[in-house]
Amino acid sequence: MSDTLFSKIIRREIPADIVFEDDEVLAFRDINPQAPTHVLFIPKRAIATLDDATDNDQALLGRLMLAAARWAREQGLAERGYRVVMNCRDDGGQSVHHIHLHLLAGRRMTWPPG
Ligand code: DGP
Repeated sequence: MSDTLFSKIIRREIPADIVFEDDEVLAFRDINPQAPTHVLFIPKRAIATLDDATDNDQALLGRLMLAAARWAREQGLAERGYRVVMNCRDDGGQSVHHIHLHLLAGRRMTWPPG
């Protein structure tokens, strides 16, 4: 797959407000926040879209989700709640082809999404 902005953030070639990192996951604040807290959780091993994930990625995807939940808990966001979203390709609204879980918190979310 081609390099994306997010690979450059992982390699520290472009700056980002990083809030969490472990050996497999990086999380940083979205440059265009849609809520008072808007953080992107990404795997360091790039997968272009959720549709490109395979059974081999099962643990990594779980890790991404649990990293977001743990971070939200640590930040005191869990009690009021939050939303996690992963957009897939054009109709899903995906603009960066390196999977990322959006964590949105700090305001009441609406449903259905626009
Ligand atoms: P999506 O539309 O689901 O592919 O979300 C991509 C998000 O990535 C979007 O909310 C804006 C964010 N984004 C794009 N470029 C950058 C960047 O260079 N830095 C940061 N921090 N976020 C970015």
